[in-house]
Amino acid sequence: MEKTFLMVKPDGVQRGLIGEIVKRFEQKGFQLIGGKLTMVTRAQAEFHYAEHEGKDFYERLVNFITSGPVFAMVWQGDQVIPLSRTLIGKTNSLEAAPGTIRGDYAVHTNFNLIHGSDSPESAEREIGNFFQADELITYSKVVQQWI
Ligand code: RTP
Ligand code: MG
Repeated sequence: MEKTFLMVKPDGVQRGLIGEIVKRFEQKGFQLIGGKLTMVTRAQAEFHYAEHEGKDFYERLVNFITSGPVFAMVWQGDQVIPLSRTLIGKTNSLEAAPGTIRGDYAVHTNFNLIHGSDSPESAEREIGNFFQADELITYSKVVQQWI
């Protein structure tokens, strides 16, 4: 079953949007298999955003993601990686459609509330950056057969 790494960023935690964001993934039918409120270390942030190293927004991005607690999560389900990106919405706030998390709640591209993995390879390295294997819980859901 496909897994993805989702993270409510410091702005989402500060604005009290953890519950709203978690609700959307639960209601879609995905399964939460790991989650924690945590501070992102500089090393974790640099590993997480390695693909952006050298870009003009990199320093600002690392400073932002380490600036306050985040809510890190692992979710599981069919096509959870691309479907999560659809629920999250476009990176650029001017393009994020209403109905998506960013479209409904984010004003600025720099403060866009939530991260979602963009590929299976990214998901694996991002999950490993934040979770030990024994922090992920496998359990069966009674309603799984209808989703
Ligand atoms: P994320 O990784 O945070 O889930 O966001 P994303 O995939 O939608 O966007 P990505 O291209 O990976 O960029 C990571 C974060 O960097 C900031 N960003 N700023 N041109 C810019 O000023 C710019 N481009 C990207 C955004 O905050 C984005 O979420
Ligand atoms: Mg990204």
